[in-house]
Amino acid sequence: MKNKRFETDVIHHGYSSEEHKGSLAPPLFQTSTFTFESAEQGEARFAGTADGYIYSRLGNPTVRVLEERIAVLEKGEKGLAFGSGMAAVSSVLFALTKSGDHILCSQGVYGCTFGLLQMMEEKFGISHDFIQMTSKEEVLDSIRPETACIYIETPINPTMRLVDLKMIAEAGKEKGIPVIVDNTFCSPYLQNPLEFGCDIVVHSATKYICGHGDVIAGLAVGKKEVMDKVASTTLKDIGGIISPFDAWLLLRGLKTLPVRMDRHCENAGKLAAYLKEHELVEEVFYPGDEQSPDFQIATKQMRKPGGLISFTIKGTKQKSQQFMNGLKLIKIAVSLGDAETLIQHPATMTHAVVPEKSRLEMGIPDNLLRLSVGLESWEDLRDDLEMAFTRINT
Ligand code: LCS
Repeated sequence: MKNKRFETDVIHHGYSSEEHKGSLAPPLFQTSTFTFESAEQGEARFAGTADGYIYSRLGNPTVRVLEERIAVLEKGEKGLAFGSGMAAVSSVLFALTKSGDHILCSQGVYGCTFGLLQMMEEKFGISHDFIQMTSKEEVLDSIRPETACIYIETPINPTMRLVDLKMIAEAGKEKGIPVIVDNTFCSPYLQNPLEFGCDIVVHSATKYICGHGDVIAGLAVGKKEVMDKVASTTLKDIGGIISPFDAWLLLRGLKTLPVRMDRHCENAGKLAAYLKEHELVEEVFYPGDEQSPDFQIATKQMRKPGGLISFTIKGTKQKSQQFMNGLKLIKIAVSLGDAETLIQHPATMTHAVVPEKSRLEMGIPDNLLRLSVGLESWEDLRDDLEMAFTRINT
């Protein structure tokens, strides 16, 4: 099927109702295994000389529709689906590294990715460095002979700092090492890292791609050769696969991704402006803010600034927690990208595993809060924030 515009592909790509008795929604192939017509057919499928499904850990038709769809949305050759964002991140990193290698990382990653990198170092001697990545020279200077890949988030969770995708892709190309980008905060609607020359995109599909807070899943997209390697090594043998039902739910969620993202971005823009003006707010971190140090990068690589805002409250950790406790409509929860607006305290929640020194180096102080702006009326969200501010001020 030829690529259409994004809004059409999120609904149609990779599925044809004519081939499925007219079923408008893709059928859910909730099966662990597939029967062979003969022993010889089974042999041929295992040998790879005949097409066809074998066993759902190795491939499933519902999952396949999702994988084909995300590949097109991220403008890559091949997509793979996983049982969580962390399964996607770990499968890709394990597929691309071996003992003694080194990974160069952005200054800040999701807390469990930080934990994974530490585990890789402790168990397998695969080391890593976190660097600012503000210039190509800095990146080139930090690449060692044993550097196997560059791993970045942009925007970085939860500091909202950005990495210049074109710059990092050029640095990777110069040294011949692949660049992996965690695109969770943008979704493919707002940013396509492969278009800038990066090599692999990973997602926690739990977030915007699902959009409804009811699935844990991951996705990865890249060139066929490298994704085949991930599929036939870490995905197959470590086995962090997605369930067919979760793939089916993601296909349902994806259909509304563009309309949801537009609303997330619109609401976040209004709330970021409100927070910036608030006397009890110290600083707002939002890529759409013209005074943000990364505003130029945002305009180059993001179609819109996204639905996440981080901000520091004037005061202590306790004050920040008091503020959270004063909210009613906005829920205290980790995760992001849902219809509901969620607030979390990174220092004690998503990044609690990061030792204090590293956490502060990443730019996560005790008074930082992260708001995942949902789809509610922005005025109701503003009123809820205002009520909580009033409570901590009295
Ligand atoms: N990458 C990023 C940027 C994330 O934010 C997360 C989860 C993951 C990967 C892992 O995805 P999962 O396995 O959970 O699907 N981020 C979370 C967060 O900020 N709050 O709760 C989870």
